[in-house]
Amino acid sequence: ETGIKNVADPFGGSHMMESLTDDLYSAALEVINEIEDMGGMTKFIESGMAKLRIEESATKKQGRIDSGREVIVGVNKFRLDEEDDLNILQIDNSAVREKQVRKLEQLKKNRNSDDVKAALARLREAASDTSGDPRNLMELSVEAARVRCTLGEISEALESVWGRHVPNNTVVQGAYASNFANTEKEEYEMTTQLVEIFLAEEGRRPRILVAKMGQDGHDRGAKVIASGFSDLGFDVDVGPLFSTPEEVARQAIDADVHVIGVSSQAAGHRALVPSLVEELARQDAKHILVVCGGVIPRQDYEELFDAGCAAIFGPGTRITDAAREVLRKIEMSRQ
Ligand code: B12
Repeated sequence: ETGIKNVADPFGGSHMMESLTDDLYSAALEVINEIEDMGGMTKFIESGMAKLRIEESATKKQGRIDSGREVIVGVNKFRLDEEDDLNILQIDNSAVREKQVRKLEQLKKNRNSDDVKAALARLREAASDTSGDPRNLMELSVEAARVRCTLGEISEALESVWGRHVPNNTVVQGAYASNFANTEKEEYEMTTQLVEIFLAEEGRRPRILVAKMGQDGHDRGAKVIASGFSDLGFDVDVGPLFSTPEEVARQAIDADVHVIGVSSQAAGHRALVPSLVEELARQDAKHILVVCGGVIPRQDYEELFDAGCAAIFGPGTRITDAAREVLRKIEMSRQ
């Protein structure tokens, strides 16, 4: 109605817009130059710097939110006293898995296995080709898919030549703490003091394994929690993405942690959390607490508590609050 869409750049010449664009350009250029100085994007990813920069930025943002320096309405200001339950489509993950496995079995029975072997061999061969004239891997992957190779088999063929990228599971130091310089310093320090008291009494720091299970690749929340808890004085271990409950239990036992903090955003909690608790019991490690965080609907809380989960921290959780609550739960479990 205003005709704004008829003008190519309606804000062109506006000092405010031009200076914002300049700021964005300069900030982006700084990052691009850092990447170029390291030898390009592939090297930047390989070195772990790309992930580190993203996690640093996520942790700083969480620090700004938790300290109140950045307001998000509904998250750290003007929160509802009572959140309505959401109407959620419940999926039976075990049934889905079984159905997928049956479909795969059917597919493998009905395809021509000579064609499959040949297509995968061509892919492997092309992936290891070091001549200056490599074949187009996408084209070969499409050919493989046409003869019904699965996505797993196609990526496995490439992985058998190149290996798999394993990201560094480091925590960011200091990025969370740096936001609590003024206003919320007292509350921050109160939390670190509680951790120091725990250290004095127990002879070691509270130790948490932050775990991601199943097919859930959302690691921002997990990394932010790991970095925040570390700044607050916890010893923090970070498990790899896509772990099984067995692997998480084993890692927790090996690291002798007090608590496993499961971060779940992709709705696997109802199957994976009870499995983890069972696995801990099976491996004689009932003393290790399990707490959860992430996108977990309220109506699922009771089920997880019944399964043995000690506390749940949903979206909007302040890390300082969560750290004190986890500490309290560890202390309660030791009495
Ligand atoms: C960012 C995001 C992504 C990014 C993830 C990047 C990354 N590396 O993490 C990308 C774009 C890759 C992505 C992909 C997908 N996403 Co997504 N994503 C989100 C989004 C918008 C925000 C999540 C986030 O990072 N929040 C910020 C962090 C800091 O908050 P948080 O995780 O909630 O953590 C806080 C608390 O929960 C708590 N907490 C969390 N963990 C723990 C652990 C402990 C121990 C403690 C104490 C506390 C705690 O403390 C944290 C700080 O307050 C959410 C929606 C939302 N608003 O939550 C959807 C959401 C999680 N995604 C969703 C979906 C469906 C997907 C995809 C399947 C989409 C698709 N069809 O491809 C894929 C899945 C990929 C995969 N393999 O898992 C759905 C999941 C639905 C469900 N649960 O049933 C959501 C809820 C969106 C929606 N409403 O539909 N996603």
